Amino acid sequence: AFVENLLKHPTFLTNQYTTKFIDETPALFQFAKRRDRGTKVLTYIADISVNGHPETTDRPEPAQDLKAPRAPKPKSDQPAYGTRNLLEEKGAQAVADWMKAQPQLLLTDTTMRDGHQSLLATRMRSIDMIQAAPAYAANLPQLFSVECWGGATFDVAYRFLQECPWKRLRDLRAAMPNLLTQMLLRASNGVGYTNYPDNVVQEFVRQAADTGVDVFRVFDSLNWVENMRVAMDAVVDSGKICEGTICYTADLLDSSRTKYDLQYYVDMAKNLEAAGAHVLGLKDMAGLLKPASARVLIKALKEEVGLPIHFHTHDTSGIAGATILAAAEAGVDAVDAAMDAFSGGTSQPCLGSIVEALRHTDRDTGLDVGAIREISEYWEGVRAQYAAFESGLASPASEVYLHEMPGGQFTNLKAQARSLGLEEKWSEVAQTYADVNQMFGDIVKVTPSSKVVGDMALMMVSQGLTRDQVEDPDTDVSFPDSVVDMMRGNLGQPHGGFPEGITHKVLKGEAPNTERPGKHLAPVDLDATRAELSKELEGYEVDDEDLNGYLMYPKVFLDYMGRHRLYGPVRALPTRTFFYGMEPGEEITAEIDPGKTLEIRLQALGETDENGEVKVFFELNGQPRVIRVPNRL
Ligand code: BTN
Ligand code: 3PY
Ligand code: ZN
Repeated sequence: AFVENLLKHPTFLTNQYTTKFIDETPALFQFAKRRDRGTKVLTYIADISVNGHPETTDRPEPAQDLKAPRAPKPKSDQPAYGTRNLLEEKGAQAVADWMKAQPQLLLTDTTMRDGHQSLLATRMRSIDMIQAAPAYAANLPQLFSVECWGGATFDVAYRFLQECPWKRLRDLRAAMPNLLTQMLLRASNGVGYTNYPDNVVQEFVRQAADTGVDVFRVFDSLNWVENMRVAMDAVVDSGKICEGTICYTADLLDSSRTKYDLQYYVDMAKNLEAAGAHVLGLKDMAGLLKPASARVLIKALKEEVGLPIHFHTHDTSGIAGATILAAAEAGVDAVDAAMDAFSGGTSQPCLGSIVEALRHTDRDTGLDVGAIREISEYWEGVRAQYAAFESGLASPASEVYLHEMPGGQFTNLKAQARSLGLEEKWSEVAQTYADVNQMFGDIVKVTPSSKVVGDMALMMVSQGLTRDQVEDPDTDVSFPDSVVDMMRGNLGQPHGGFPEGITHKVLKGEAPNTERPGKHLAPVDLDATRAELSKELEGYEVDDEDLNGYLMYPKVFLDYMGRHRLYGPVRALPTRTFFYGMEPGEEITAEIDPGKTLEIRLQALGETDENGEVKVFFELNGQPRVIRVPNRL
């Protein structure tokens, strides 16, 4: 009866069951602590089966007869020697040297990070990745790396998927011992949206390296190398591969837009080389690099810097494949691509097609196209389960050259515009986004600076404000917090600084900080924070991964912990069950620990009783179990 009462608690019903709630409701905490994991998972399934999952309600559903995807079989149980083995044996510099010496185009598979971040709002669950990992290790040992961590995946795991991102990384690392794992790190912004104190960034990198990241793609959202050093140094100190990264923006061959010319990129590349990068990343987050520009840019970078070059782009415009081939011809060392079902559109171009296009040429990748097809088929089945998170973008969008939105932001902003009732005004939003960019001085737009531009554009369109009005000193404008924060210098400095007029207006005359933000942030007392967190969680033993999760996202982490106490290891549930619950008569298995499996059968759903509760009848490993949950519909 305890749990049933708690599940009826008004705070719980409104989905506000944060740590504060747990603090104020010690009974909940005590109860959640005592319940076994099987009961917790059944409580989750019962709740979703009765009430639905808040994120999939009113969204398109996967086909009723959709089968759970089956990963291809590993072709051997002894994965062939891969790039990770080289890193382990000879170190980061040896991997960089090796990259430069290879004739073949090296490939990174982004399906498990940017692919689903760009196409499915980052909602891919760990279980769907981990199932594919042994096939990657055994069947595609020639891959340069597997991008599977960082960017938005970190907070989305805690926030929406109710799972620990560190555990995902550990499991993937273990399942692909021969392949380099790769993450996206927003330099001093970590995997968050704001500048963290230096020791938080350092501690995060140390932990990520320890748990399993091999390649760190480090970028700054304003391309400010000064603000990348702390993160880059931490990566180099960890012994892992530091991919110091340039974000590409604007249009290289457009002679009317001189701010980002060839010299700009070459200078930045040299600065990154001097800052200790092993690999030079070229990150075209919006997919703006055109084939002809790629030829010029890659050639110049190859001539001017000694680092191997790793190119990342997005296929939003539909011609990213052509850019990749141009880059390959110009001598780029490695490129990113996604498996068929997670490629195209705002994601990366299609990996298998690149492999095919280069077969029998001097850049032949050496990857097994049969193995790629098998894995792609698996991913197709995976994607179909996430129908609720599809953006609906059905075709290429040449308008990306107008607004320059990063792949991960484009569909997101469209959805945000829709929810604000601005769907009809999308072309206005796109144009305003471009106007805001010019008003801010033509800046690099990538998380988190892209979010600031997006916030400003949505504000202007919803209030009917033009750029002229915003810039007019005599028109009152209430700027979004993120804009004020950026103008204060809290994300660092763009090339050439922010324009004085707009800075003055946003800050109402307050002087901005033009130094590195981390310089003014006091270090966090890690031991004291761990002790406070442990106390807040009533004695829970906070490990280093938990501490780092909390340091990045305090509230998100605490909310996750609160739910984890109630629902237990729901990461083990099949994706369909996680988002839709179970039907009477359905059976599933969930491996909650290696070798510890829950066999779950939902027998029946009862009627809603006079207390508004539903009894859900299960069999758990053959034993009958009844769970009562409130009917909140
Ligand atoms: C979210 O926070 O919106 C997603 C996480 C899951 C929330 C759980 S699902 C079962 C229960 N019912 C709800 O409406 N919310 C919680
Ligand atoms: C991220 O920071 O998450 C990105 O993917 C930027 O392109
Ligand atoms: Zn990207």
